[in-house]
Amino acid sequence: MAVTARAHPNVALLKYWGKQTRAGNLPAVPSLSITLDSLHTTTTVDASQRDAVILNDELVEDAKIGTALSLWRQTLAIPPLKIISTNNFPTAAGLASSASGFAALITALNIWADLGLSEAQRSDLARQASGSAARSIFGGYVELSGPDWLAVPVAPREHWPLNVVIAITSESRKATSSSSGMRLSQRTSAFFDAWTRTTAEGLAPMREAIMQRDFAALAEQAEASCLMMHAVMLSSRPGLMYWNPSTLACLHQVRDLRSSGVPVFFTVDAGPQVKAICQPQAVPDVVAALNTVPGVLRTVTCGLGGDATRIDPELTDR
Ligand code: 2P0
Repeated sequence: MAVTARAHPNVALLKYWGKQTRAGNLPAVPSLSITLDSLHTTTTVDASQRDAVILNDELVEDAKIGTALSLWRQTLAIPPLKIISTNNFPTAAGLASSASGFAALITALNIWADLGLSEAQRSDLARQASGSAARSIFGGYVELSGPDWLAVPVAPREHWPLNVVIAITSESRKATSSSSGMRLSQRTSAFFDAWTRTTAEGLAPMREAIMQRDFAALAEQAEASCLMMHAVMLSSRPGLMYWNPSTLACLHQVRDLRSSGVPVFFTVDAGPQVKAICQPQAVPDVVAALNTVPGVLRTVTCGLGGDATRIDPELTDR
């Protein structure tokens, strides 16, 4: 019988960019993220004569899913399957669709094929497919760090219910995938070693800022991690530019808001969207301000989301 699961994308506040050279898709740096609520991937798995992937209502050949299935089949009995996966947000535009996608897939597969995987094992398998997917197994505040590189929940969403206002500045697919961008940065950026050292040092202070609900400290640390990651991207050769003019205008808008006393900070991933993280009372001001920025197509407001979990497809809309 078909099984459906749903997972949410996550936004890293301490960024993951770069991989270890050994096998297993192990990150070169620790990361810390928040899982979002209103965005989600819904994935159904069912029996099939041969593997088939239907992504957002289209039959696709998805190399990343194919690679993940081959990898997982090295240790798990996974029969041929049909995967029907739908995102309620733009795919591959810097909104972490691979994170929620693989977290939903391994969660559905675990139940459908009766694999008996623990959360830690699902996080490990999701990470092999896509680093950030390990974090989307869990809701709230999530850490992915060595030596075992399994995601662990740091705090539930109720601990500190922040909001995220996403300014969508483009709906197109990004030009360079995160995986190839990371490899390029690692090979060519003169800043890469400084990046890995600084990010490792930044983990404990950021965890502490979250535990203490210290908004000013988290804002400073998260913006620093984001800007340093983009400095690594820009200093790759050829330089990786994921921003458009509207992205930069949004960052200034967020800084201006914070200067005027609004509790908000920004982060940007491998794409042109800006994620403004704020306290709940600031949401109306942040939404209004970002919607005035030229080039912003729309904003999406999220709270913090929960774990990847099985759902009853009858009871949910898409
Ligand atoms: C993150 N990103 O921490 C960082 C920030 C993008 C920028 O994780 O190669 O799709 O599949 O392990 O997880 C996006 O990269 O990369 C990502 P792979 P992934 O959220």
